[in-house]
This record gives sequence, C-alpha cells and structure tokens, in this order.
Amino acid sequence: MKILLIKPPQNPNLTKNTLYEPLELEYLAASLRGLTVRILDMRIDRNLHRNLLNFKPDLVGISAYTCDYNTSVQILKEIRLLDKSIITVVGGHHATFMPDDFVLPWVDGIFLGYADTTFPQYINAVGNPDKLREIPNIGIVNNNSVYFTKRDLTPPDLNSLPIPDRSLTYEYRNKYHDSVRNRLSLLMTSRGCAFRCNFCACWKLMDGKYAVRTPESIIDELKSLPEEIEAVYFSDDNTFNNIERIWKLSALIKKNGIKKKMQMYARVDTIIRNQALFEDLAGAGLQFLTVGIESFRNSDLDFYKKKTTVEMNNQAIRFLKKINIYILAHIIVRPEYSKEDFRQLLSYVYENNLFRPGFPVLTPLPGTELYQNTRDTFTMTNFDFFDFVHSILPTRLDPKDFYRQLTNLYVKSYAISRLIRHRFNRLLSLNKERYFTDNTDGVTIRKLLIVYLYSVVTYFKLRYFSPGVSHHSYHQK
Ligand code: B12
Ligand code: SF4
Repeated sequence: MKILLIKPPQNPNLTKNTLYEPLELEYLAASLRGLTVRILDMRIDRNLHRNLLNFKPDLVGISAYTCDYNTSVQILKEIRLLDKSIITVVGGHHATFMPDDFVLPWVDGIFLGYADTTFPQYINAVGNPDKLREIPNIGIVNNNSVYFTKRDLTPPDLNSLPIPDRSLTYEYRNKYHDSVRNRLSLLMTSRGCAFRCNFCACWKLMDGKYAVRTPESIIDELKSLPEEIEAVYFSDDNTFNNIERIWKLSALIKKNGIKKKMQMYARVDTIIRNQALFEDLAGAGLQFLTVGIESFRNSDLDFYKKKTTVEMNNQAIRFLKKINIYILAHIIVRPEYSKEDFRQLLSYVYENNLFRPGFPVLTPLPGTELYQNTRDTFTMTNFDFFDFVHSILPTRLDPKDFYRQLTNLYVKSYAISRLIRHRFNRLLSLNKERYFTDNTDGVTIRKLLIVYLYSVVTYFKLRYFSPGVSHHSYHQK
C-alpha cells in the first residue's frame, strides 16, 4: 500500500519568517514500517496534482490545525475529484476537537488525538469494517454520517515509538529554519501538561495526562539528526514537568558532546524554582526560551488560570537576562483591551527589557475552556482567522483601532531607535535599574532590519483586513 502524508500550505495570514518540519507526519511515517510512504510539504511544494499522479497513493492523510481547516478540506476535495479510489483521512488538532467538521463526502477517516498507534492499525484494517470499528479514537465516515469508535486516552509509551522518519523530508530540509535562519529540527520529549490554562487545548489532547521519554532515548534522537541541523526546538507542551529528567538530559548532552543550539518552552514558575537547572542547560546549549508571560497584570493571569503572577514573570525575566538566555516572550492581547491597556502592555515590555515579544491575540481554540465559554459571542467563525493575529471575539475598541494598537505594539517593540536608545542609556543613564541588562534577546540592528520588513508586510495585511473574506470556506456551521 502506498501512503501520501500531506502538510497543507501555510495559512496566508501567518508571517513566513519560520518554517518547521512536519514532525507529526514524520512520526506517523515512522509508525508505518515496511510500507511505501511519502511526505508532501505543501508549504514548499504546492503541486498536489503532479504529486498524486506521480506517486499514485492508495491512501492520503492530511494534518490540520484549525487555521488550516478550509485549506485542508479543499485539498481533500481535490483528491476525491481527481481519483475516487484514494482513501482520504485527516488528523491533528482540529480533527481531534471538531471531528464533525470533517464529516464530508470527500473524507473517509478522522483521527482524534495522537495517532502513532491508531494510524498503523487503521492501515492494516482498511477494507475490513469490523476491524476498523475496533480501533480506538477514530471516526469512520460513510455517506455523510460518522461512526466514532471508543475513546482511549491512555498515554502511549513514548520510549517505544520509533524515531520520526526525517529521511522523508530530506528534500525540504534546507527550507526548514527558525526566525534567525538556523537550520532546525523539532524534537518532542514529552506529551501533555499538568496545568489547565483556559486558552490552551494541549492538556486536553491527553485528557490532562503527562508522558515522558527517557533522557537516553532523547539523546538517541539528537544523535540521529542530520549533520547540518544547527538548532533543536523542543516542541513539548511542558518539557519540565519532571525536573530530574532534564538534569539528566543536560548532563548527557554534555557527556555526548552534542553541540546544538537549543530552544525550549518553560513556565516562569519552573524557571524561578529551578535556576541552577537553567544555568546548567545554558552550558548544554540552551539559547532561546519561549516564556508564557501572558500578561502584565494578575487579573488576566487569574482569568487564564495560568497559576503564575506578574512578580514571578519579572523574577524569571531578570534571571534569564542575567544568565544570557534569550527570551521569546509571549504576551496575550485580550480583545477587551482599551488604549490604556495597550499603553500599559508596551510599558511592561520596555520596563522589562523584552526585545523579542510576540503578542498573540486571545483566541478561543476548539477544545479549550475559553471556546466553550465564548462560542456564542464569536464575531467570526471562519477558521482561516483562528491565527492569533485576528480577534475572533468582539473587541472593545473599534476593530480598526484595535489592529492599529496591535501593530503599534510590534512597531514600537522592534523599533531600531529603541535598541539604539537602550544601548545609549546603558552607557550613560544613571537609572541602572531601568536599563538592567545588555541581553537584548539576540536582537541586533541587522536582524531588526529584517523584522522591520516583516512588520511592514503585517501592517499592510492588517490595515486592509476585512473580516469574513476567505478563499474557500467549507465550514458549515
Ligand atoms: C511546534 C509547534 C508549532 C511550530 C510549527 C510546527 C509544525 N510542524 O508546523 C510553530 C512554532 C511554527 C507553530 C506555529 C503555529 N502554531 Co503551533 N504548535 C506547536 C506545538 C508546540 C507542537 C506541535 C508538534 O510538533 N507536535 C508533535 C506531533 C507529534 O504531535 P501532533 O501535531 O499533535 O500530531 C499527532 C496527532 O495530532 C495526530 N495527527 C496529526 N496530524 C495527523 C494527520 C493524520 C493523517 C493522522 C492520521 C494523524 C495526525 O498524530 C500525530 C502523531 O501522534 C503545538 C502544541 C501541541 N501539543 O501540539 C502547537 C500548536 C499545534 N500550535 C498551534 C497554533 C495555533 C499555531 C499557530 C496558528 C500560531 C501562530 N499564529 O503562529 C501557528 C500555525 C502554523 C501552521 N499552520 O503551520 C495550536 C493549534 C491548535 C489548533 N486547534 O489549531 C497548538 C496546539 C498550540 C496551542 N496553542 O494550543 N506551532
Ligand atoms: S499554556 Fe502551557 S502551561 Fe498552560 S496548559 Fe497549555 S501547555 Fe500547559
């Protein structure tokens, strides 16, 4: 049996300054030992028809985040129109939390949750309806109706999963890079999260459970990465739930002489409680840390159920600046923000010397508590705009003003004049407390010039944005 796995084209609303490998498809491909599998990354190669005609797959599987929903449905339809005999299946976050959205004439199977074990079972059972019904966590689609099999959210034994098959993305390898153009691999060391933030569905994917790989198995994968990979992005929900494991990993990375720039995600409470560990990791190659700062005020943090405080945020920032780790600060913009809130947010960025902030707009992703509580108030239901750039929820400010304020946050945070002023004040200002660090999160004037170019593009996108406009909307609600 020949299987084609597709990563859909990038949602045009998203900036294109990074491109990460489709780890989900590399995991699935690895689970299908002995079969002929190809990966088509349509963010790079848009020629669907040529690939279908050349490869002639028996089954096509596509992965879809919510913002890829419309595009993936369009692709599934094109496949069905081209060749009715091809079996089509879909998986990923949108399929997991909104499976009914894929009950369509051009879809045969829907996968809910992690599919490393269910996908090979499905392939083995194709053509045998009774066997298909025994596989957990799938939807079997027939004549516009669906049969959902039993839910089983037992976490998989991550150590027994094969290493993702990166040979299938070899031809795209030199196109995958992070925002500073490092050639990069994703690596997953755990799944799930013990926290319960209201805007996040990651913990729901495994019903709140948490599973980890051993440091030894992570080292095996690190060693297997292609030679040219310079950076590794840990794509876990929460890498640090088990601190001992990471101490051991850090020691093993050093012992094995692995020299990769590492990018991880960490909560601020983890950082301040485990400062020695982060210093150790810096010695093992940790360079960038994505930190969910989320807000400049405690009432927002409480609303998000983040279980952190502004004081913790500030402490973590100061510590990371001191040990020279670059902070990718995520600060959520609430649709309710007034001009004064935007002003306070920007002051927070200035005061804390955050030079690489991201400002995702609070988005009610399917599967989240936020989605449940706000779904009746959505101003847009087209999934193209669930991209963290547009507001799905009603904004307090007039939308034009809201997007102007949002753009302003980026323009001011990434202003070249800000960096020059900072350097100047570091030297000359008596207010050493205000300009407490030289660590500008790896931002330099040269890099800012590039970011500037992207900001201008984003500005024009937002300026000419008109809600509801979409290329293909197959959302039926
Ligand atoms: C790394 C990462 C990224 C990387 C890119 C990853 C990539 N390969 O494209 C970066 C940082 C660029 C990124 C960007 C974005 N991301 Co992101 N990202 C992640 C993260 C942390 C890990 C993803 C990962 O590598 N998982 C590892 C693989 C093994 O797991 P998986 O993807 O779930 O796949 C398994 C199953 O879902 C299933 N499956 C998946 N696809 C398929 C297909 C078939 C056929 C089958 C059978 C099964 C199947 O089987 C897989 C193996 O078990 C997740 C959090 C999370 N826990 O998933 C968020 C997450 C996926 N991102 C999210 C979002 C919203 C975004 C952005 C829109 C944010 C933004 N505006 O920048 C963009 C969208 C990018 C895009 N469309 O390409 C959301 C998606 C939620 C949703 N409902 O859509 C998540 C869940 C985080 C969150 N906030 O909740 N992201
Ligand atoms: S936002 Fe982070 S800490 Fe909160 S539940 Fe999601 S993964 Fe866990």
